[in-house]
Amino acid sequence: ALSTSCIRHNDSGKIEVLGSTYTTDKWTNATSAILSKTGRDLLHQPSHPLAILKEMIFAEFPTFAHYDSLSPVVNTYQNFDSLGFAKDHPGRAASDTYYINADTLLRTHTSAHQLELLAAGKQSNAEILAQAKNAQAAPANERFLVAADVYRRDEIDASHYPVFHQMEGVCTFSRAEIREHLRREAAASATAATTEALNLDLSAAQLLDTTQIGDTNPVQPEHTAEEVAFVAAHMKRTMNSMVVHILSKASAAAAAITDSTQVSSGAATQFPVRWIDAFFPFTSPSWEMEVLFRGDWLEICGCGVMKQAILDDAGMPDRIGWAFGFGLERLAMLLFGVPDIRLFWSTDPRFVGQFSPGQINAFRAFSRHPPCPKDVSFWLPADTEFHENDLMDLVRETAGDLVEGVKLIDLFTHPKTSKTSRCYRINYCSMDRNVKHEEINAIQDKVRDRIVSQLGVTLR
Ligand code: FA5
Ligand code: MG
Repeated sequence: ALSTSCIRHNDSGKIEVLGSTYTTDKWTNATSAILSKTGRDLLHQPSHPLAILKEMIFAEFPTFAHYDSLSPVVNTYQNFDSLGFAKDHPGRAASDTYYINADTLLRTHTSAHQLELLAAGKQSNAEILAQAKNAQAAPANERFLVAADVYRRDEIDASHYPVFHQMEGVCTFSRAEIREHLRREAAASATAATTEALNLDLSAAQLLDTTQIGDTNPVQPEHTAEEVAFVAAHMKRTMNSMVVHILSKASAAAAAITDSTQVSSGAATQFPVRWIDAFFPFTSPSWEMEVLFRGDWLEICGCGVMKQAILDDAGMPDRIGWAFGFGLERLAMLLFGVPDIRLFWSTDPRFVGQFSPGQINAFRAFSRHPPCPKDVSFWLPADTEFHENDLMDLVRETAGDLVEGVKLIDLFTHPKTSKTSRCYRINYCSMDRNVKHEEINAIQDKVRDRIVSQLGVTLR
């Protein structure tokens, strides 16, 4: 379902991203506002909170290879096919993804690099292996982390932004290694040797915790229930201790959780964490991890037992693995107490000046300017397909980070003409400066003009 109203900001037939030139086609929908973010490189600004968090997570995984410089421009095979996305999977739609052209896109997740990194070791692909930091790590293709910027056409609010960062973790085991661990566990002999080697501390109860694995969240036919119980327990244990360890360094986060009532199972922790059944084309079983934050459960990552086909394709059919993908902004908001995801993109010295490399400190809010809401209503012709994300991009292209949120506030279908009308409230608000009403009005006029010219609708 290709949107008919894709934003075409570049009519020259060429697009430049990070120094490379690409030919555009009817799939091209990456806006210049988005493309300008590819060069910000926040993960390499040592005193940026996202870079500080990245380094902290890397330090939690000393035996994993670390990647943080892989280009955001990938092909559809990397982002989708290699992970088993069906040809008609909705995630591929131009309404959800920023395409450079039909074959090339801005990665929507760090999972896009799973197969190439697994396969890198097998083929001795020196170029990819050379990009790994952390030289003392075990074979770079068997356990690795990837931190990177990812791009999605998405709604606009305080916790969603069209560019964000993820940390992918992949950990594989040989089947023999798992068998050996299970044998020792069964014999109730000391688990110390194995657990030490794997750097974990698994209780028998955790190993046997196979709740949430079943018909709707199945074990793959290639795996035994015992193998999956081991891999899933190792994964949850690893993720839980990473999150607890990192969040416990934050006074801001500590304050935020004092009113929580629930206690996580597993590791003794004051950070309530829970696991929700999930679905991803590239893992089974799959979960999402949520953390209780200010009374609400906040989804911070997706994870699961890797689809065996990926390991087979990488030339390692004898290994079984788990994978996770954390949203770094979500964790950084907890860790530093940053209330709005837009702040991570601020160049205001009152934001960037608050942080230093290797240090966790609570963000001190600086004066925020009053929000300025503006409504716009329009009629959609009866036969027009409307994609909300086209509107989101159009507003962002026009207003930049002055837009805080866009919300549908009214929807009406005329009983006779069956024409639909929609009313959106655009909330303008600057993070860092005083904005005059005239400036907002001029932007709103431009937004209204573009809604007509680009979305083919009629203003009410
Ligand atoms: C994924 O992206 C999967 N690749 C994660 C994964 C990896 C699953 C490996 C299994 C194995 P999801 O779309 O749920 O899943 O995104 C993962 C995390 O990114 C979310 O939990 C959330 O923390 C963060 N996230 C998602 N969308 C946004 C957004 N628009 N803004 C900020 N953070 C986001
Ligand atoms: Mg999700």
